[in-house]
Amino acid sequence: MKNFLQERLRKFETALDEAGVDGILVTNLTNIYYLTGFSGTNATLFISKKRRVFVTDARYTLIAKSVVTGFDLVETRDALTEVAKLIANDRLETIGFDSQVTYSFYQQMATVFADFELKSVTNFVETLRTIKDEVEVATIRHACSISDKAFMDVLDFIKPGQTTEMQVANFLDFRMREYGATGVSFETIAASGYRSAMPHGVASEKAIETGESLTMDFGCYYNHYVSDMTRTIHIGQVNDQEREIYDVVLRANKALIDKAQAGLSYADFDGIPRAVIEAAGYGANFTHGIGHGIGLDIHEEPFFGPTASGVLQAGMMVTDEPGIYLDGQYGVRIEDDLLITETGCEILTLAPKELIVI
Ligand SMILES: [Mn+2]
Repeated sequence: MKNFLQERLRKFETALDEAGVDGILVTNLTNIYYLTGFSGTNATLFISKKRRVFVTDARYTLIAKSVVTGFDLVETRDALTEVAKLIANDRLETIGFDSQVTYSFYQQMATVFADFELKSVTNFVETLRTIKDEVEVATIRHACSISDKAFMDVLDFIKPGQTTEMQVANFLDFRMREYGATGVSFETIAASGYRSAMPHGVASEKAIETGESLTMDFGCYYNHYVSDMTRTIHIGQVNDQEREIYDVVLRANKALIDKAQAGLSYADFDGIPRAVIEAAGYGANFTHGIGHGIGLDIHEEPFFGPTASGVLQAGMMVTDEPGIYLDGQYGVRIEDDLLITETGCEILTLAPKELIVI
């Protein structure tokens, strides 16, 4: 793990010049975990080419000493003042900060760092995070395997006419924990029948009835990293239109898997599966982007949609989640997590996706 952290810090320091800053104050706790392995609730980093400073309070000093390497550790409740003192003679001009800080925090920075130029850096660490290293890939792979197993188990749990969406969601949540997850990566979606036409319909007390579809979108945290998977199943029977729509969504999902590889533009990443759905006449019923990056956050860079710009790189971990939603009737979505490689992609969510009728 330590070598991977040193590599992340090396990339961080290399990217400083391009961002036009001499150092960066990192305050986002997820970014701090990514760079140091520290997962407490209070920490601030300052990283320049001259020094690396890790600031936390007395509650976390012991854990920081054991986890954080390569930083000067400072124990204080007033991180900004201590950092300003430390760097006073470092001949730095421009200091970057996370663009998502609160306005009151910015005002404090403006006072404490009055001798410096402050520059907001957008997605600085988030961009580094888009390329997963070996440890991250292995961890996400395991998180996906937990979701896969919970999905297989829930198929036996559902009793048509009795089981409610909330019971399905709770079953998935607890089962993922039993398989080693530390939590759910977002509120589990279990939407049946007409409710499945809402792309993010959270579970309700509605019972799942024979003849309905059921969309389950769920994922877990395993060792700080997420999985994110969607499967739609049918209960009891399936009619011709439902079979056709399921087939279109599955073909869209697979069309992207066939073409996803390093070098593909974000526009094509969204456009290839969208074209399958449009050709079938359901373009207006696919109302969201095709996917997003996953990692330490459930939704992180890159984000895909018709207007996204960028190019896939090997090591990106992204979702492929086409859907068709018929308002008032039902909806179908199928979502996989893909690891982008130089020559293609690897599917990490391995639960079956051929039409399942229980
Ligand atoms: Mn997703």
